[in-house]
Amino acid sequence: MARSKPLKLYRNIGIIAHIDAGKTTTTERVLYYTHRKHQIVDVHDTKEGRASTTTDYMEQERKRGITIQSAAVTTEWRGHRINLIDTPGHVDFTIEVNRSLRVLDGAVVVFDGVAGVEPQTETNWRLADQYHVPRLCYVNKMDRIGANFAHCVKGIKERLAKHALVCQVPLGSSDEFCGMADLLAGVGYIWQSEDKDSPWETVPLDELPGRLKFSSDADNDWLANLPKLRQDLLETALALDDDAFERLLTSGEFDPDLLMRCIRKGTVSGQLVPVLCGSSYRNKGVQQLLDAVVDYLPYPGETGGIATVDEDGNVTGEQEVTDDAPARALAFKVINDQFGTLTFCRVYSGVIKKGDTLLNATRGKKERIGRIVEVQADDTREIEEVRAGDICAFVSLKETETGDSLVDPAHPVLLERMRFPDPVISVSVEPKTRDDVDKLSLALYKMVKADPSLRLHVDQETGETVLMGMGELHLEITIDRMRTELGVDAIMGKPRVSFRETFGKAVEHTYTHKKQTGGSGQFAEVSMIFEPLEQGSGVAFSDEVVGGRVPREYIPAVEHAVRTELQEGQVAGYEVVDFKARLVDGKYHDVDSSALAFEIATRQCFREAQRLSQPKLLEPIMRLEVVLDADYLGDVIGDMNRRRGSISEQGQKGSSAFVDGFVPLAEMFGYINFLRSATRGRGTFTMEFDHYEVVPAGMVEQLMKKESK
Ligand SMILES: Nc1nc2c(ncn2[C@@H]2O[C@H](COP(=O)(O)OP(=O)(O)OP(=O)(O)O)[C@@H](O)[C@H]2O)c(=O)[nH]1
Ligand SMILES: [Mg+2]
Repeated sequence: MARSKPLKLYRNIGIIAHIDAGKTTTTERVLYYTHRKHQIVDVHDTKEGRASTTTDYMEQERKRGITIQSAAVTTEWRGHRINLIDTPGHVDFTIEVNRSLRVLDGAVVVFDGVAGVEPQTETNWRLADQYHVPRLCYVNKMDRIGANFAHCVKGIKERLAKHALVCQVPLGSSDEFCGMADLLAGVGYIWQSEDKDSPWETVPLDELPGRLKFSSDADNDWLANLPKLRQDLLETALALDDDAFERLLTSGEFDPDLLMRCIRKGTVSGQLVPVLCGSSYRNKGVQQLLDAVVDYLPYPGETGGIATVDEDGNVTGEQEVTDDAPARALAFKVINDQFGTLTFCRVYSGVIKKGDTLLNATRGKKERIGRIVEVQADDTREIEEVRAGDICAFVSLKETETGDSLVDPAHPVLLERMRFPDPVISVSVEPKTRDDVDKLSLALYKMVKADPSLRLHVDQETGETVLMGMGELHLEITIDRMRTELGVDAIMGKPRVSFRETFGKAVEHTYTHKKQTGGSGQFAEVSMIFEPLEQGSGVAFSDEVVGGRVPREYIPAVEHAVRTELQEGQVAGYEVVDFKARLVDGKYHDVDSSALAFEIATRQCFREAQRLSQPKLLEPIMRLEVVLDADYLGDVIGDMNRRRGSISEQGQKGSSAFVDGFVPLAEMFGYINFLRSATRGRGTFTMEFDHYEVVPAGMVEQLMKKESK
């Protein structure tokens, strides 16, 4: 079967933003205007249980009116196939944005026209930078009271992209918002009503000031400035083409097609970020946004292919996006439910057909592709084959996890993985009834496999099962989803901070394990050096033994012992991170040595060495932003200081004040209650993990006492 649609007519895009900016609302309109749906469902309808939006179908999403997991939909606009992923804005579900951006070619960043740039928008923007994803800005909610396009554009230019290019200007704001001026086309679009099927009238730019009069001076100023804004746009965009720029400056003439090509070139290469506006809820601007997606965002491979890497993650080359190459796909999401496993993949090259066998190059295991489906939120449609550029799901794969490479077995290669955020909060999890013990471990295992921002750990001393995640909501939702999707009830303990430990300084240490009990005994000796590494480096092990002083067959036991022992450090039983363990020497005995003896010796060696190294306790530090009424600023800042926090910035955002800073997570439980009472319910905050920091020596005991309560 030949390719039915040329790659140039594909757009794989994500919608990303801070919580509540209107991503799901916009997605719902996209599905309506592209004729994938006959009715629009609003997020509040979903919340009130009347109907569900296409992408927020999960029970927990419907109940809370927020998106929790990314959902993919496929649709068509102007002959282009658009694969669109609606992502969550809540900070606890960042992994969903992360994995989506890894496999998408472009993104639409949505802004709340009142709030402007919000913390999670910044975080997601930085993620898109990391993955080099070209993007468009869409200033939504222009119909809300207090919507302020100028403030939003200023925020975008100052905090996100100096090179933001205003392509549309809103006509009016709040209840006077009636459409937008398109600076490229040189026309305004004025909607007759807010009905979803309302037509719009197209009016030349120079007629707009005569037609429209708004109650706000700021809105009228935009109108008066349209000719200048259009000239700015022409000059910025055409500067990407020397000849065109020259002609514009000398004769004022330009070719509209070339202008569009320049903006496309600038957007795709990251030199420009077009800014559009609208109100998805009032059905204004969504079709124009779709046009911009088609006109400016790249097709698969337009910005290059995917990097190939070696086992240590070093880049070795690039796989271009084409059908005429061995099959190569990256798994970016795994969903488990009663019906089985769906593994979402982005195909980078080649053609994959039903019945093919691929190699999971990450795990060295073969996978047979039984069924392939195209996914429409919670609905699937079976297809025969997928090609370079496609996003699809394979059904019932056995070995593949998020981030794995699935490739042609004759041409094995690893594709660059995505980075996973660090879990910083943990809870103990217990089955509700005794009968559920085994079911619970299996269910937890499945949840963790599907969500790389979760981690599972069994406390060796207490036998307690500990689940780690990104935040309280993340853990709560995970436990709730286990109940609804896998039918397993569990009880969650009090959330705790995931502290960590590390070596304070490099230590060389030798331990001899010797035991003589009647007949054969146990003997093993290891000499090891433990060195602290830079934060975020992870854990490394090297075998530097020469002359067979520790036989090769025992080396895996030594490494295994290190990796087991690091789970519970000597300061307070937390995971030990960022160090290198080097096995430098040892002794063995022909009869009495065994893998077990080497494991025991290594574990003891690790413990003693960590204690000798003046080990450190590390705690997660969160980036906090509080938005509030200026009157309460003093109280909130005072409180942040009491919580061992530091303030990094404070200022004004529209009519509200804001404070940004860093605070240890250990001090932040129950913050919402404090903020509510301190600001009479009018303050809001967002908090996300930023980095780990050494706990001051004097604080360790106090903190551990608090934790054990
Ligand atoms: N006034 C107004 N409200 C809007 C607009 N777009 C969305 N909303 C409302 O804003 C709220 C949040 O919208 P969502 O679409 O769920 O936002 P989201 O970005 O998907 O949120 P998360 O997925 O939870 O991050 C809902 O109550 C919407 O009805 C808009 O253009 N104007
Ligand atoms: Mg949403």
